Formats: sequence, structure tokens, C-alpha cells
Amino acid sequence: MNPARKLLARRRAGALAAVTVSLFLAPLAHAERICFSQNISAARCALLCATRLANEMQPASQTMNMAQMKGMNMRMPMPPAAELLVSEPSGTSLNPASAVMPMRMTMRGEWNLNFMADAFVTDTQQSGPRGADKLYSTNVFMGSAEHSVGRGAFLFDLMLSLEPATITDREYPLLFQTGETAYGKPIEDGQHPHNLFMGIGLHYAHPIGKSAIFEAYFAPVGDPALGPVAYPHRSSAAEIPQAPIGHHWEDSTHISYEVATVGLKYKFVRWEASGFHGGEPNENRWNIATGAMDSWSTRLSLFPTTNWSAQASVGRLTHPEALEPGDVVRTTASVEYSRPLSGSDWATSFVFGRNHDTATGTGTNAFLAESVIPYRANNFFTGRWELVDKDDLFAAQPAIEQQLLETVGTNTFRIGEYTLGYTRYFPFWAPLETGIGANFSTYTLPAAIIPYYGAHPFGVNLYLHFQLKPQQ
Ligand SMILES: [Cu+2]
Repeated sequence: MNPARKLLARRRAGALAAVTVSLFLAPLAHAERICFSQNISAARCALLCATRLANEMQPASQTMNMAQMKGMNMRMPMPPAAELLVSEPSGTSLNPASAVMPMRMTMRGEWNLNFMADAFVTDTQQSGPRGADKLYSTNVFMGSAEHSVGRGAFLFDLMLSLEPATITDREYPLLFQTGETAYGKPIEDGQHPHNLFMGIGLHYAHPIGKSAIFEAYFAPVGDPALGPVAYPHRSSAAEIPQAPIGHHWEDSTHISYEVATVGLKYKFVRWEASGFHGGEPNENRWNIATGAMDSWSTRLSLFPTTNWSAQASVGRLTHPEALEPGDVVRTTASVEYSRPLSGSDWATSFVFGRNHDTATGTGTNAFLAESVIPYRANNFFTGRWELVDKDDLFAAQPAIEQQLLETVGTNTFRIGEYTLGYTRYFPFWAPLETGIGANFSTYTLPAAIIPYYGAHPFGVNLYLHFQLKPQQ
């Protein structure tokens, strides 16, 4: 891209990001009757709202004020069906119960309304012949409405992203990242934008006896029961703007079409099964695609304490990549740990993902460990480590791929990724949490592909992070 066009693209992305953030956040910022505390989980926040509603019907002398409520024991039980639904950040996935969801809740009649907004504006510099620079914004805006009916509860969710506009040219530069297409070619060293409609879903949960909850979820666009909590919603990834390079081995199905899931949670064990359309979203990120429910997945999760969660899942994705033949059998396992610290969470995840490609009969693996450590309320240190077998780095350059196959006998290369970062929050505008941060990634790679990447590829990201404050 020539410099003038690049400058224009940067200015356009910057302006779009600013308009986006203001448009979406301003109305939410004025939501009334906030009953959330910043330092408690979504489920407990829902309890506070319910408690507050009940208290409003009590004589004044019995009514607790918010300060008293904040100090009370947050471990009292709440309607289990509602608790489960409001705790799910994407589809039916769950972070550990103690993880903070930065969500704003208001009540309208008997409806619990929840809002969440999260946006990064990032300037990235990626090294070497295959690297590039760009200013872009990743963002997600979520609204949900929960209503209890008897012992059961319904929840509608809508999740939007303006990335189709705030990530120009259909991708942002990210070394060794692959998956999906841009302008009809497989993406190499770049991450695709998420769709305008990241999720539109209806959940229903109902207790069975004392210890079990049944859940059903249907979503024209949603997240089937496959993989860990997807990185845009995962507590441990909250302060890292860029995607993991193992995204398409671990959690890339978080935007799928025609999703239907049933699940049963018994005490600390949950089993789920999903049907969905296996094709990944196409390049038109503004629309809602449709397709046959041709793929399936199943997931077994454990929640042994409020700080821990673990899952193992397997799914068969029918023809996920538009330009590659065959199906993918994906197997994942993950452990998440979250612990309240410095008014936030110390959150850590370990993730394994494996894609078995039915067309070639080969399997490739991805490993990830990542953590965010809060320090004295306003500081967050982050780290991410990955090891991924990349078999599609040269998918858009068949001549190079063929040459590598002939000279080194493979097109699969094991890439190591090491990221360290830091975010500092500062007062900017009352309705928003605003942070400024940076991270640095370095990579290890086989000698055979050093000519294409350089011996020491690296990436630097400088970013602003905006989040809707759970309360003012
Ligand atoms: Cu994604």
C-alpha cells in the first residue's frame, strides 16, 4: 500500500474507532438504577439486583442501602437458572465463577438488562518481509435481557462488533496468524475482523431437582459447545488486544451459524452437545450467513471451586475453511484459574487444541498459556505463550509451499510465540475505564522459513483500552 493511502486508511480507522466508541457508549453510560458493584461476578450482581427489587417492596427501615449490600456476604444463593445464564460470556461457555464480568446491569420491570462494551484502539508494528503496520480497533458490544419464569429463566443476547469498519482491508497484521480469507485468498500473517453480528441467541435454563440445571440455547449466530471461553471473552486474555495464533485450533467457532445446544449441569459437572453450521463466516462481515446444521460438538466441563474451571471438547466441523477441502475434527482441552486480586482478577488459562484434517489425514496441535496479573488496582501485567503447528502459512503462495514441500519435506512449521505486556488505567471519562498499554511478541521458527520471516521476527502493539464501567 502506498504511504498516502496508508495514512488515509489510518486516519479513517482512527476516526471510525472514535465515533464507534462514543456512539455505543454514550447511551449505555446513562443507564439508570445501576445495582452493580465492580468487584463481583455477574451472577452475584444479578443477585444484588434481585435483592434490591425485593428490598424496594420492604418498609424503609428494612431496606439496605448500596453500601450495606456491597459489604454483605455475596455467597448467598440466587435463582440457579438465572445465575447460570447471566454468567455465560459467549454462547454457553463459562469463565471460573469468581471471574469479574465488567457488565452493567439495570432493571426494567422484571427484566434484568446487562450491557458490556470493550474496545481497543491498537497501533501494531510487525517486523520483517511479511510484517506490516496498522492502526485498527477491535471491539465488542453486548446486551442481554434476562427474565425469570417460575424456577426457570430466559435470556436473549445480542453481541455486536464494528470491526468490519474499524479493521480496514479485511485483516490486521499479526505474524504467523492464519485462518479465513481476505479478497478471496487465505489470510497469511493477519487476523480477520469479527462480524457485525457476533451473537444473537436465546437461552433457557431450568433447574431439575436441587442440584441439576438443564439449559437449551438456540442462536442463528452464536458459540457452540466447543473449546474454552473464546479469547475476546476470556478473563486471562482481557488485556491483550491481538488474537492468539492458535485461534483456529482452539476457539474460532465462537462465531458460528445455526447453533443449537443442550446442556445439563449437575453440581460441578456440565455436559453439553451442539449442532451448528461448520463453515466459517465469509468475507462479508456485515451479514448473517446461513447454512445447514452439518456439524456437531460435545463438551464436558468441571467447576470444582469458584476459582477453577476445566473443559474437554470435541467437534466435527464440516468444511470450515472455504478454500480448503475436507472437514476438521477438533479436540480441545483447557484449564482456567481466576482469583480476585487488587480489585480485579488474576486470571490464567492453559489451552490445548488439535485439528485433524480429514482431507490430508494429518493432525496439527496448538498449545497456549496466558495470564493477566493485576497490581494495585490500575496496573495489569500480561503474558502469553503459544506453540502452534502452522500448516497454512503459505496457503496463498502455492509456489513457495510446493518448494518447501520439495526441499524440507513439509508445509507444517512449529511456531513459538512469547508475548509480554502492560496496561495502565487512568481517569479519562467517568463512564469508561480507560487504559493505555503495550505488548511485545517474539517468535521462534524453523530454519526453513527464516528467509521469509527473518531470524528474529517480532511484533509490537501500542493500544488504548476502553471498557464501559460496571458502575459510576
Ligand atoms: Cu474470533
